[in-house]
Amino acid sequence: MNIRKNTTASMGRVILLSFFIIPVLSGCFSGKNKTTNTVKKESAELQDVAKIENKSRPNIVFIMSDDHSERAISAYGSELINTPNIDRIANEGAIFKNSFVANSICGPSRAVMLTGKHSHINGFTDNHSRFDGNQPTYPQYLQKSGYQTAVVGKWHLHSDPVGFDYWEILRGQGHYYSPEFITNTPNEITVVKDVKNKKGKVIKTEYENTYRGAYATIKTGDLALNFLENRDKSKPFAMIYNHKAPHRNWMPNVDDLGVIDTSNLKVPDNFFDDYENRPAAKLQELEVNDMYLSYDLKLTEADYAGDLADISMGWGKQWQALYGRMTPSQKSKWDAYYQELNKEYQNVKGDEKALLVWKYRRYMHDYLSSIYAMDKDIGRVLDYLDEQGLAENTIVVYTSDQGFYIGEHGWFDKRFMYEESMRTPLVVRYPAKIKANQVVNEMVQNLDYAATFLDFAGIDIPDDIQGISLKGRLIDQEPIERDALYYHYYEGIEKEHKVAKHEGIRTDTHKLIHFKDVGLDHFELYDIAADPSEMNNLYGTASISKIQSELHSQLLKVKEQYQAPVISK
Ligand code: SGN
Ligand code: CA
Repeated sequence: MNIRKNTTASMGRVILLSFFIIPVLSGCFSGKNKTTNTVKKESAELQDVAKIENKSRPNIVFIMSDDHSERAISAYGSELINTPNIDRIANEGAIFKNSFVANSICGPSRAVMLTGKHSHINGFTDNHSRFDGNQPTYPQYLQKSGYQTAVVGKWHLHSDPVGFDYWEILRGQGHYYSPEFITNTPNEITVVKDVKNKKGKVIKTEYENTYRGAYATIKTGDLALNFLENRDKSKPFAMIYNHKAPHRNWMPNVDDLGVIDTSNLKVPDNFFDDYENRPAAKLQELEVNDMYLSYDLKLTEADYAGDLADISMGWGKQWQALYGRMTPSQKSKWDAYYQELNKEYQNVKGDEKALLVWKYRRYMHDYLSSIYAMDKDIGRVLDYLDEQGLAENTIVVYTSDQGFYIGEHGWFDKRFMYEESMRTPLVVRYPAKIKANQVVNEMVQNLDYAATFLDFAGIDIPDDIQGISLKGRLIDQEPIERDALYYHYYEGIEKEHKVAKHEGIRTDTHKLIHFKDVGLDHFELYDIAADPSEMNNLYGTASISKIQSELHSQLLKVKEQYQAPVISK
């Protein structure tokens, strides 16, 4: 194998490496949690897990996408797109109709999943945090008990993965075209890079693979299939297979252009929301109307010349850089398709409302096209499991790091505790033990995944894990007992998209949210059954006063249960 030495100044030593996994790079298990808060210290150590010699332990394939609204999955009744492969998982197993996250943003949601603990405990509260990989996570427990573990695709936790025999992850958010991955297992295209701190001292060596001309979704599937094909067949495996799609800026695969048609798509009923009685909703910057004509909506400079400030704000350049990652043949397919599609912009640009509807349709075109490619890629992995006779004894999960707004309230993005972004899809298949065609209506949360995997793998669930195992519900239809879910979003109005900091609880019927940020301190209360779109904030109205005080007590109780810091009113 040749490991290429990058020629730039920041890159360095080529070291001899074997073809095999390099344990030293995948971290160690003994480190103490370095976070400071007292609550976190208590949960620092990886508890003792014995090697379990049991040939029938299930394999795990955990598939996660980025920003996939359940309203863009046909198993959830979507009329926007067909997702036959995600639907297969749902139909051959269970679909969770009330599945939620604890903090609707990428890194924090992933940290909750890995640890089974809320953000204030695992320390990764917002996207600018760095995950303390030395704290216990379910992959570490699985690995220690005898699983071969791997993660491929989007990671976005800033620190290197710990607890994985093999990892190959997108650098940061990753790119749709010609993506760069970093890995602990170099291959023939690997470039070795030294990472230096501010003082110029080398703090670690990275192995980077740039797959020129590849489309990230397909490359991620290739990596997943390679891992499965070359795995250690004497062990059960647990593979996390994470797509970047359909994250902003939603670049479809050129080979799929034309498959999705949104030219007549209607906007959602509350697309022209005026945010009355919801001050935080009024403050946000999530509106489809604010999308960049270039970076988000794929117009060329020639299309919008002189119309808006895209170029001066740097977004035209950003878009050019992403477009520039395509090969000449990809560019020509892209141009041939979009040049034709972009003509409509000239017809609508003089009419504010028509332009906004056009923006929505273009957004949905690209978002759905990205999902189309991803669903196909999931199909490749499902087919492989079938061909290899692995499907029966493998737990396959499909979920997203959170939900997403696809025009509801006039928005894109996530972050709010409102339904569209607090929800996340969750379907689970395990033919050996889980009956097909199950619909689970009880509320579950991404907090529950770690406990569930450990339980299925025959590992005692450590006491400090805050989520609950869903195994009993999936196998024996035992009801899930939980009255309320806790939610906390930390970034705030000074960060990207200006969504105020908030926390709250959701019960089966109601939601109480406390927004508290610079210049904001207010509650919202929704009757979700009567008002699923959360347009009518009932907080403070006489008819709801009893429920309101019950929700307040419940919020306090839930916070105490999860050891969450008190926020003063
Ligand atoms: C980027 C996007 C945001 C998005 C965050 C977080 N902006 O910063 O729109 O909310 O990621 O997404 S972009 O201009 O860079 O596209 S997350 O899924 O990683 O949490
Ligand atoms: Ca995300």
